[in-house]
Order: sequence, then C-alpha cells, then structure tokens
Amino acid sequence: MSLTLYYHPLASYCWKTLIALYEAEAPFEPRLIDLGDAAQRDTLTRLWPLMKFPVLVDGQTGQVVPESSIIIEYLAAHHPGRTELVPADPTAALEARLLDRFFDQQVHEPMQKHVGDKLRPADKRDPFGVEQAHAQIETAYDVLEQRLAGRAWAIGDTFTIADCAAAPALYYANRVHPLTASRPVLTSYLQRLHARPSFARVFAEAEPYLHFFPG
Ligand SMILES: N[C@@H](CCC(=O)N[C@@H](CS)C(=O)NCC(=O)O)C(=O)O
Repeated sequence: MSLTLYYHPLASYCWKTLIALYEAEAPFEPRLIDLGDAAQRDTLTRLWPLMKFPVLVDGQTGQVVPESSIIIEYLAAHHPGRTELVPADPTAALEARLLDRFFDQQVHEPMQKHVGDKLRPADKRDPFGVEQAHAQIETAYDVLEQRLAGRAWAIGDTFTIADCAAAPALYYANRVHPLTASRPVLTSYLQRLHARPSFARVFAEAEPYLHFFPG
C-alpha cells in the first residue's frame, strides 16, 4: 500500500481528508498520531515541522503532502476515484476551490478559535477574539444559506473537495454555534453530509473520541 495518512480520528482537518480518501476509494494505511506522546509528536514534526495533521505520504514517490486541501488535490491528480473531487471543468473547479477555502477560513478556523480558547489556561483566554469568531461564523452562515440554496452539494449536483471541507467545518461549527431554524438550507445540507457514506464512516470512526471534544 503506497499511501499513509498521519492523522487523528477526532481532528477536524483529518476528517476532511478521510472523507476524500473514502470517496476516492484509495487504499491507505492510517497512522494515528497521539500528540500527547513525545515520540509520535516527533514523527509528525519530522514530516511537517508545523506539527499539524493530516499529512499524507506517498511511499511510491516519497512525496510528503501536508495541508488538507493539497492532499485532496494530490488524490484527485494521482489517485482519482469515481468521485471527481476537483472538477475537470475550470469554472466548476473554481467554485469548488472557492467554497473549500470559504469553509476552511470562514467556518472551520473561527470554530477552532472557540475550541482552542477553551483549552487555554483561564488567565490566557481571549473572550473578544472568541466573540469575533462567533460573528465570523454567523456571517459565513448568512453567505452559505444564500449560496447553497437549491444545491444538493456545495457546488451543485456533484460531491467535491468543497463538501469534504464542509462536513467537519459545519459539524463542529454547529456544536459551538448552532444552526437555528432560520438556516433551513444549511441544516438540510448538514443532514445530507451526515448521510453520505464517506462522512458517515469518518463520523463512526470518530465517535469513540467525540467525548474529548471540549466545545
Ligand atoms: N490548514 C491545515 C490545518 C491543519 C490543522 O489545524 N490541524 C489540526 C488538527 S484539526 C492540528 O494539527 N492541530 C494540532 C496542533 O495544532 O497542535 C490543513 O488544512 O490541513
């Protein structure tokens, strides 16, 4: 097996790449990294000095691929499956990449700000930053509620990189900043994501760890 994914089953950006791997039906070896273990931290840091996962290693080419979006681009280029994660049509590809960035930067990152703040010592918290993060999520929900109206998936009828990004971002954002009744488009989109077999599998694998989520 040539692909190895360094990951943790609870880590939201790892979910994004796991969904893509399952969509691509690409065989890979999952290597769980426990950041509480110094030797395992070293393993990850040797691969990617920023010590962030996911990291994909292609044993055939020796290529080390960090960053969830880049991993998905790598899969789409080198291990394509039935799901066209990055559309061949350039206009559709731009929309997919735009929404991938949008979910990461406008939903996922402010959600992480909320979670990261909970993990800080009480005297190092940043309540104003967390308030700004919640306002950012609210604006993102506004934009998405309009943009995704009438679409089955993020860019339309086909499941892409944007949906891989959306699933963990929206799942965890909904935990810290719940979708209300005024968000019917996003609420039903999140339900469709949960029903998608790739995400259902990732979620089932994460379930034993979900009680560690500090949200
Ligand atoms: N932009 C990166 C973000 C990766 C990221 O933030 N990963 C988190 C887990 S979801 C992580 O490694 N956290 C460990 C840490 O920051 O110590 C990507 O898209 O892969």
